[in-house]
Amino acid sequence: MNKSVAIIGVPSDYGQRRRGVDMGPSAIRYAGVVERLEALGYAVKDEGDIRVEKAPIKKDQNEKLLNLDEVVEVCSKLAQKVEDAVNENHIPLVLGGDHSIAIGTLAGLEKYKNLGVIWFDAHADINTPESTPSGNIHGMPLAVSLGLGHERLTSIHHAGPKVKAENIIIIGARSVDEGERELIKEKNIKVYTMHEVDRLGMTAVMEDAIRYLQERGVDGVHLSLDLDGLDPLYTPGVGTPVAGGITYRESHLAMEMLQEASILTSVEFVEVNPILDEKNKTANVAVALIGSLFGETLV
Ligand code: B3U
Ligand code: MN
Ligand code: MN
Repeated sequence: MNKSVAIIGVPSDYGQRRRGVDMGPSAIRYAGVVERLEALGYAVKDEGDIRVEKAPIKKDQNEKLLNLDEVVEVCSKLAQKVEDAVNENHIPLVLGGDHSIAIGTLAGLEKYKNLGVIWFDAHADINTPESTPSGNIHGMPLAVSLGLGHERLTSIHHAGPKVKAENIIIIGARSVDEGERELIKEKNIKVYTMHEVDRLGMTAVMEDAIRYLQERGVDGVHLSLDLDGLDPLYTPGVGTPVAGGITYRESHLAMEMLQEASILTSVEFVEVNPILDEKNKTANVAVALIGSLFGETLV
């Protein structure tokens, strides 16, 4: 792994309805992310947070695309930041914010023409404005990145799809909507639900996932980790917790295996909501996982 990391904070909560996730970057910094990476020998450039206007939530919203203007603005700025970090040869480490920001992150990774994406999440985040049960854009970033959804979202940074369906792997899913299920089938997207994690074990899931991406000949891999992928026992500070998730140990193992495989070129940790958390527990887990992902070992 490249030994230079650029941290980009994205204090945005516009992709969903529970305020507070905009404080995620502060909570993760407070939990010691910079120190953790420096201790592992990385040169860390903390770019600070991108500027997110804190306007009151507008009335008269498009109920199928909540806060569309704000999400477009945040993701456009973020995409440029991510692209700059890549061009300066840093590994971008994006700290959310809710998961709608992944639209911007993926748009900024255009240098990779055959990008692989590992999506750790309780949800599939592949809704469209037609299928969404909530209107929350944080439930849509994978669809948008495939080129599906509102044109203002799919055209962020540049027109056209940002990833190929066959290069996406979802891990930890256990709350998937009907429309999402249909799209996953139609596009033949690789999903390891909690059923597969239980049945095969995390070791086999990760071996399989890594092999799959290598066989696809990817030229980069982005990890997008939603803290709600873990069981809420370990990460209670998220907006939409779903019981029955990935354990603390399984998630660390997954991070360690990604480190060993040495395939990651960008990383994002999202959905830490300090207001809903217990003494910064969720941000602490995020930083511990980042430690494993970037090469911390036990002895
Ligand atoms: N799939 C639901 C719920 C959801 C998606 N992502 C989160 N929750 N965090 C939706 O609203 O699209
Ligand atoms: Mn998500
Ligand atoms: Mn989720």
